[in-house]
Amino acid sequence: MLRMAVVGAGLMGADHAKIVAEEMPGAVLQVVCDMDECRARRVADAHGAVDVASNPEAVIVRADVDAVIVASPDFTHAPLSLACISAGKKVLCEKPLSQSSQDCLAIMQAEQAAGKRFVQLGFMRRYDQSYVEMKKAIEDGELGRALMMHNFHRNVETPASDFTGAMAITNSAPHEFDVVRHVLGTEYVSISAFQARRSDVRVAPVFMVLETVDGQLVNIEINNNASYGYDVRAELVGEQASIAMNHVAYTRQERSLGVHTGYDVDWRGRYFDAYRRQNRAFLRFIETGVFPDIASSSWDGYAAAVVAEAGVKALASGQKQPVTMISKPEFYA
Ligand code: ISE
Repeated sequence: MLRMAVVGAGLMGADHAKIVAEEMPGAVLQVVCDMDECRARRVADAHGAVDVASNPEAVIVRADVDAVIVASPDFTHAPLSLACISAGKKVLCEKPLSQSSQDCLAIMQAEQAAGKRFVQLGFMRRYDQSYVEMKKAIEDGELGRALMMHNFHRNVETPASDFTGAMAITNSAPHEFDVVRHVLGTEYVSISAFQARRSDVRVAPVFMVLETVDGQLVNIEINNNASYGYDVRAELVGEQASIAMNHVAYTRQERSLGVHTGYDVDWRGRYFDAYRRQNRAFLRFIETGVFPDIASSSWDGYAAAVVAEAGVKALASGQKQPVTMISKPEFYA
C-alpha cells in the first residue's frame, strides 16, 4: 500500500483525506498534518488516518510516507513542493503552485536537476468530462479550427473576507487560464482585465480578454459573489461548429408549476468526479513514475502564474498587458 500524507486539514485537505481513505485503492491515509493539530486530529479521526502531525517538513521526510498531497495555504505550496522534490517524494500540490512565476521556475529547476518529475499540480478541471469532450472535439476536427472560448466562473460568495478583484485573477481564474490553454493546445500572448461596479461592497466580477499565439480570443468572467450557486460554464467556438458545457445536475424537480435544477454550493460537488480521477492518476504516477498524460505539471503552474501576474497588472493599469513566458523546456514536453 502507498502511504499518503495530506498536508493541510482545511476545506480541500479534508476532501483529499476522504478521497485517499475511501476512493484511492492501493493507498492508505498515513498522516494528516496541520499547524492546528486539533484540526488535523478531527480530519484524521474522520477518515481513519494512521497518524497526526503539525510539522509538514518533518512529515515529508518520514520513512512511513511515500507521497504527499499538499492542501495547505497557497503560500506554502512552493516551499513544500521543493521539500518533496529534495526528499524524493511525489507530490500532488493544490493550485496554485505559486502566485509567483519565479517560485514556479525554481521548482522546475529543482525537478530538472533531480532528473525526474515529482510535482503533479491540482488543476483538476482537466479531468472534468466536459473539458475532456471539448478537447476531443477540437482534436477530432469536429469544430473546425478553434476561434474563441467563452468562460464563466461563478462562486456563491468570496472564499475569504479579504478577497479582492486581483485575487479573482490570482486565486480563481488560474483554473480557466490552465484548462483553456490545455483544451486549445496553445499559449497566451496578452491579457486585458476589467472590473464591474457593484452597488454594495462585495467584490465585483472581473472580466478578462486574452489573445493566444494562434490568434484566438478567450474571455473569462470571474464572479466570486454570484450568490445563486456555484456555476461554471464554457463554450468553445470553432470555424464550423461550437461545443458548450451543459449545466451539470443529476436531477431536476418539477413542482409548484415550475422546474427547479439545483447548483452546487462550491467546487467540491461540481468537480466531484474530476478530483477523484485526478487523485487516481496521481496514484498511478507514484506507482509507475510515468507522468499522467492530461495532468498539469510545474510548467503549467508557471504558465498560470505568468498569466495571473500579467492579469493583475492589466486590471491595475487598465491597459492590455503582454504575456511573456520562457520557452517550454524539453523536460516538460
Ligand atoms: C478556489 O480556490 C478553487 O480552487 C475553486 O476551484 C474555484 O472555483 C474558486 O473560485 C477558488 O476560490
